[in-house]
Amino acid sequence: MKRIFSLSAVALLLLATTASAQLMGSGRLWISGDGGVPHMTAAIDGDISDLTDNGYALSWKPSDIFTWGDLYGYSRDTDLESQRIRVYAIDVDNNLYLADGEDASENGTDADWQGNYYLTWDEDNLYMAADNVDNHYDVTQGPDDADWAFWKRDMTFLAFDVLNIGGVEGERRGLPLLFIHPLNSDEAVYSLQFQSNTEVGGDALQVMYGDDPGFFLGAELAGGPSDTGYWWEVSIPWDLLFFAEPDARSNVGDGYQFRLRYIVADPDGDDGYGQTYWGGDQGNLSNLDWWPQWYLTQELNTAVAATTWGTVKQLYK
Ligand SMILES: [Ca+2]
Ligand SMILES: [Ca+2]
Ligand SMILES: [Ca+2]
Ligand SMILES: [Ca+2]
Repeated sequence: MKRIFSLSAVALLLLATTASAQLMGSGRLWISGDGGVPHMTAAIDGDISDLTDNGYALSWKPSDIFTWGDLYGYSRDTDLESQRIRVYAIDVDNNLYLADGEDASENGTDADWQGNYYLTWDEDNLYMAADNVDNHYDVTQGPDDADWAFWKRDMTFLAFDVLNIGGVEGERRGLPLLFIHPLNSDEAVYSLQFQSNTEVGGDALQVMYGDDPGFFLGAELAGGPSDTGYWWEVSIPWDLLFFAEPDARSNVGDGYQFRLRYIVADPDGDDGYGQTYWGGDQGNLSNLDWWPQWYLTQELNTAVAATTWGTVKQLYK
């Protein structure tokens, strides 16, 4: 079992020096590109190539987490249990789950899950696609299953700070949380789920797409299984993301900055849930100061390929 140690100042300096071009705006250690999302209107048409060809590419997988953890230290204990693997490293968390029926040699490895996400924007929407490796497609509940338990299904949980001011999640009102499943939006009541606390300490707002499509203000979702896992593409209206902050909606445009953190569930057929995080770990997920910062750029970013994960991995070899 690995010894726990916090990232030392030396390690932080080393990482910042090695990967300075890849640090995101928060000053935290996001080994994930510079966060510049290019301007492009995507079509939610079942073909994700518009986004994969042109979008900002974000990816992570278990072997990355082990590699970075071994290089820079783990933010928490690594706990290699038979039923669950917990590895926390820097701004990512490998907490994948060994499901009944899953080959134990695959669990927590790159065969279990790999995330590949692509982002663009225009004046109306943030666009995102996923092309994820997964050894078990987990959208197995009935289409009318209105159970809010998003962790029972393959799902990407996006948490936004549209004001980009950080702080503590429980003390901020109106944070938009979006849960995306690899389905077409009309295939299940839970295809898209939206959640927020609209008042500090107040009741959570929870809306499933199938219960109130109009709430989603025109959001579109297409998705399903693939040969290697699953895919989806979505348009997320800025009006939806700014539902609690309408006065700030006009900030969207070239140079606009926001924070966005990912949690991805991967239960692999069980009701228990595995998960992996990008932009946080189990110990700091509600601290918005740690959430990665993004910004919008007016131009298609031809430098995307040079600033993404792949290049960073080359640097660290
Ligand atoms: Ca498309
Ligand atoms: Ca698994
Ligand atoms: Ca899996
Ligand atoms: Ca799965």
